Amino acid sequence: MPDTQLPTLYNTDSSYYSMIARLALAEAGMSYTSRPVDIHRGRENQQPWFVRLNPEMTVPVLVDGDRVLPDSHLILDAARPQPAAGAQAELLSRLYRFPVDQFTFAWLMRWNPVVRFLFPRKLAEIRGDMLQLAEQNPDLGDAYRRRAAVFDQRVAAFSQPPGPRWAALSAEADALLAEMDAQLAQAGPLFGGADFNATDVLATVFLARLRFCRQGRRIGARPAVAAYWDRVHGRPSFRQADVWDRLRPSLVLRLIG
Ligand SMILES: N[C@@H](CCC(=O)N[C@@H](CS)C(=O)NCC(=O)O)C(=O)O
Repeated sequence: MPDTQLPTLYNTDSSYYSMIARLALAEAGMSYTSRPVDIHRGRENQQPWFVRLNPEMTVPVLVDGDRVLPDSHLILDAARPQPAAGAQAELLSRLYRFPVDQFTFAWLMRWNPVVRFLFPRKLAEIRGDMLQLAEQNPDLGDAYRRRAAVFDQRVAAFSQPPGPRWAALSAEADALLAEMDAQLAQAGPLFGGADFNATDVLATVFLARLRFCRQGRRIGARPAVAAYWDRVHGRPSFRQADVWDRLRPSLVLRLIG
C-alpha cells in the first residue's frame, strides 16, 4: 500500500532537473513516493491533469499535501542548504543558467544523424499538438499557447546545424569547470565543506551530464574537479537518486520513437 502521508515526486528517469530533485531529496534523507512521468513518447506532461498541476508542463514537481513545488530550484531550496553568498553562490546560479537541454541535444544531434533528422520535425509536430490541445481545453488555452511558443523557439534553434552551438556551449562548460576547479582547489572536500550543499547537488548532476555526453576528458583535465567527481560519484545518494552519467540506449529509442 502506498504511504499517502509521503510527498509525491512527479519525475522522469532521464530528466536532468528531476535528477537535481532526486539527489537533493536523497541527500536530505527525505522519503517520497516516485510518480514516473513519461515526457517522451507518452507526453504525459502535456495531458490536462498534469498541466493543472504545473502549467509549465515540466518535471520535476513535488506535491506535499497542499504544497506544490513545480520547479527543481524550489525542491532544492526545501531540501538542501544554499551557500550563503559570494563566489560559490554565483557558481550555483551559473550552473543553473547553463542551457543543459541545448547542450545535450546539440551533442545528440552531432552524434546521431537519425536524431538530427527527426528531432526538429518532432518538435514542429508537438508545437501543432499544443495549439490543438489549446482548442480542446479552453480553460488551459493560455498554458498550451505559451508552450507552443516555446516549441516555436526550439524548432528555430534545432533546425540549425548543431556545430556552432556545440562549440559555444562546450566552451561555456569548460569555463564552468575552470571555476569549479579553482574553488575546489582552495576548499573541499565538497563545495559545502563537510556537508553536501545545494552547489554540490548542481555540480554533481552537471558533471554526470558531461560524462553522459562523453565529455569526461574535460573533467579529467581539471585535477580538483576529477577528484571531486570520484568523491560525489561514490556517494550512496548518487545511485539512490539514479543520476545518469551515461547515455542509455532505451532513451535514444524513446527520443526517436
Ligand atoms: N526550471 C525547471 C525546468 C524543468 C525542465 O525543463 N524539465 C524538463 C526535463 S529535464 C522537462 O520537463 N521537459 C519537458 C518539455 O519541455 O516538454 C526546473 O528547474 O524544474
